[in-house]
Amino acid sequence: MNMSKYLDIAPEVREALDAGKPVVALESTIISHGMPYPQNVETALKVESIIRENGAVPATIAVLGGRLKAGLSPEEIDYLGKTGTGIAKASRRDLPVLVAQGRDGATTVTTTMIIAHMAGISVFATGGIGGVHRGAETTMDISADLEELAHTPVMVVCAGAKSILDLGLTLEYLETHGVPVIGYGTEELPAFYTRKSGFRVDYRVDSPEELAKIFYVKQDCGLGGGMLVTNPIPEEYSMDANVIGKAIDEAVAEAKAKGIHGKETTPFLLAKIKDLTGGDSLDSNIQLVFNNARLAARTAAELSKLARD
Ligand code: PSU
Ligand code: MN
Repeated sequence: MNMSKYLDIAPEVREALDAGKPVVALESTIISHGMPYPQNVETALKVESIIRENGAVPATIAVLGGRLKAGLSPEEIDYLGKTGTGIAKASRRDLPVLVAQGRDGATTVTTTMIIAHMAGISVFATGGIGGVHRGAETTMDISADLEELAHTPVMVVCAGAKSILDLGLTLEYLETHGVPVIGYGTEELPAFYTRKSGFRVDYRVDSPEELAKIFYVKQDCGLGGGMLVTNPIPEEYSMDANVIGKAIDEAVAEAKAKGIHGKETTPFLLAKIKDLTGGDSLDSNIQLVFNNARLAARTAAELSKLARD
């Protein structure tokens, strides 16, 4: 894919990539649509510093003025956070429109993977991924994130998925599309706010070295496509499963009653859960992103060693 004429790589990111140093991509939908201002901006900046502390260079990804950006300035991050939902949520189908019309877009897991891959970045840290929604057997609401994981060679480090999704169907979809789902230090798929979901993952891995090796081999032997690392929220920040379960059920019921659909579904559910659980869920959300940033930075460092050898 040659879209480099549309892509701007920040100088620090470009230097790191040229030198074979570790780089970690970060998404911007979580900034504009996932958290309130100013916590969104504070979190995004702190995530970048955690990645640096763990030996990698952060590359927050977005579309600004129709340019695909890998690596943002603190001012650009502040703009994305302050403007919030005024920035379009950009999935794969939105990219050509935003670029052609010189518009801004907050990148989801899907478009962050696309732009990271164009830039030559292989590791990406986020909070939660999109997946197969509850009721998808009639709505057909399946996040484009899953299709991207099937095809685009980027490792996504997340805290599992929220049970706004049908986690069982999400795992089935990933299995069909050949995406390895790895539990970091666990045999169970984490459910974002909680460490457990009741669903097993394909493999448990206990070190960044092993994660890097699996991803490296996947690409080296020509399989291509992505890989999903699910990293449970640290125990001390995890939420009560009943409290969060109730809030999610209520949010899903309200979305259904209001006829919410398409790209609005996920932001609606996330906002509703935040309202219902107050500051608690936001706090957990922030901490699990930090935790994923640490693991992604260490894994990117291991991957760059393998690529050099
Ligand atoms: N799930 C979360 N937090 C998020 C998202 C999902 O727990 O912020 C965001 C991510 O950017 C993800 C997108 O890629 O929502 C998925 O949206 P959809 O379900 O419309 O594909
Ligand atoms: Mn959807």
